Amino acid sequence: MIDIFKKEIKQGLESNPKTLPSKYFYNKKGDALFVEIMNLPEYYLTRSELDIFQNKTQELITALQLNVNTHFELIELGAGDGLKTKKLLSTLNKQNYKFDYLPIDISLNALNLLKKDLLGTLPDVSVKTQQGDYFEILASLKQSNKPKVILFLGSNIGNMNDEKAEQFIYNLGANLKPGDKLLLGVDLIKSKDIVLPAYNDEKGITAQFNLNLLERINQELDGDFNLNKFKHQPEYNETQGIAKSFIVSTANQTVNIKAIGASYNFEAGEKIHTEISRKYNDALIKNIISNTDFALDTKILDSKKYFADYILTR
Ligand code: AVJ
Repeated sequence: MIDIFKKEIKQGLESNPKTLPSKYFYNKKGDALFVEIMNLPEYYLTRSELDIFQNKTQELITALQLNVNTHFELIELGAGDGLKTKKLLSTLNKQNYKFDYLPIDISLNALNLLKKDLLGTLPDVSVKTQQGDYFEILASLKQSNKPKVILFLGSNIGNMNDEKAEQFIYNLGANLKPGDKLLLGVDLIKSKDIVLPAYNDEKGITAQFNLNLLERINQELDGDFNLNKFKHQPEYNETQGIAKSFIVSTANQTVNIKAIGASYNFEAGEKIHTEISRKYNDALIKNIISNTDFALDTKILDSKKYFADYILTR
């Protein structure tokens, strides 16, 4: 675990321009900061998708074309606190659908909290949490013959470039059967005045979230990044619909990382690219799925048309 972390950090810092992988944001502190981000007034993404799940629940259920008499599996990739999913679960339950809810997450802590919460609030719903790698778990789920609905929400796919996203969806398809569904939640391309503040909040939580990556390297790889000499910088290209986060060195400096056994020079103004948060439209989604086994059924938008849940059929 630490070895792959070390290898990827080394690789990123030795690239030109320098990069660091966004998946490493999510240690204990990063998880907590992301929860704070989801509650920020500027971070519209979570609220928009919650609007869909709470106010368009029936449309979602209809679009999934489920059969009340067939037991199915509702599998959520990266469930987190499951907040968005709850209304869907309770409505499915009220309408007598038979299903197991299988939230998958890398965080065992998040899964245990979710399980406990659902046991209290929705005791009739069968919940089977699974901790680990999405594809390993999906491969193990292949054995069951139950129809499957995969939830991949929150625009989590936006952290991948389009090529990676296509690969990811292709791999999902390889683990599913014809007729299975994918509910894919994505942020839509919109104007800079809405997107940029979501990644540059007034309270500076997103800045802490981004810079936490350097703190993590200090802690886990014995680095000496001086957090006062780096700053958070988001950018958004409205034509492409791509938001990017950078960490910018505010001085000429050298950083030593003992566990790697290397030093890295930074020039004042030099950027480390840490995250891509892609935004989408119909054409982009169609293009991404065109070489996968999925076809586009419908999309459901929130009331402000900021966010979309696409329903795809394998
Ligand atoms: C969890 C990947 C959807 O890109 O909007 C929030 C992560 N980064 N603020 C996003 C994030 C900075 C988020 N996703």
